[in-house]
Amino acid sequence: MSKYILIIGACGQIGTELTLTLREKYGNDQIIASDIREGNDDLMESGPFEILDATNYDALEEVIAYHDITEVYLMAAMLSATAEKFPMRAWNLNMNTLFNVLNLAKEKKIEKIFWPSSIAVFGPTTPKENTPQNTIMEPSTVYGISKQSGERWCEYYFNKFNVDVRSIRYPGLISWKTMPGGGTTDYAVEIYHKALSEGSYTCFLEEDTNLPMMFMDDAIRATLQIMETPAEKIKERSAYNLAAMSFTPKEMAESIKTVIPKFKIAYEPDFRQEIANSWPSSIDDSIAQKDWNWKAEFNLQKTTETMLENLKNRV
Ligand code: AKB
Repeated sequence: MSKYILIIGACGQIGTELTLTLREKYGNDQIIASDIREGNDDLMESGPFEILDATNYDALEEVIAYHDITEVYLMAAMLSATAEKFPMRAWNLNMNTLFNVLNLAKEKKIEKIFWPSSIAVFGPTTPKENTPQNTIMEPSTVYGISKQSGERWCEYYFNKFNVDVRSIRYPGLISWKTMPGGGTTDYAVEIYHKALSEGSYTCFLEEDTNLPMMFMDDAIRATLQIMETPAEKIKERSAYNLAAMSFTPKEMAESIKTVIPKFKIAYEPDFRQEIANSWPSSIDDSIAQKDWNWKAEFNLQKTTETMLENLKNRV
């Protein structure tokens, strides 16, 4: 049976690459992209697109019925830094979209859901190094609270209503096709753009802030992999820890200097420093490795070389 997949938030940093990869894999017409605004040419020209506000249950239900959707990837969310400025808007967006999708699955209108969680579910009282899958979770950010609550609801809908929902706790994601927006880990993308355009970057985090990160190709591969795994192997129905690398802004600058020796970095920490301080430095993802064979391929140096090569060609 052919599957029809709806991506909500298809024009964002993850949504764009996810849509393009799914279209390559399953065929352009099977993958329906949706967002509240139009995306880049690659996305808009490669397959069907709907303007959709997924906080509106009726509108979402209509798109799902019209396209015979069987799977939904819910990628729309307000990220950590923006959510601190607009707490209620973040809560409404992050939670209502999730409830709408979970309820559609409960009503058997869709069969499978992917919903992203984040390392932001952890907080200042969580063990910082090699943070385990199951540990203290007392998030201190609006975004983290919404992701932590979302995880509880996913597990609840699985246990009570047998809803097949799968999730990953993404670290900071590094990509060259689409910019991130409103996150605390965004520096790790901005830095490459500025290295090429200006030869220097002023970082909004301190030089020794160690955070878990991942290159987008790894993140997309993980997403497809968890969705393709047989349901009985998915033991964690909240969200899986996922890891690739951890580094500080200073280490990132050193890596850029191997390609652009004159690159300079300065530090002017702002309100995002407190958010970063509340998150783990490194993540133990051994359960994802065991349950669905997860293995990252990109380290910092490979990420730097791939980012600079692709961004340079674009300019
Ligand atoms: C953010 O910085 O808010 C996100 C995340 C870690 O979930 N990139």
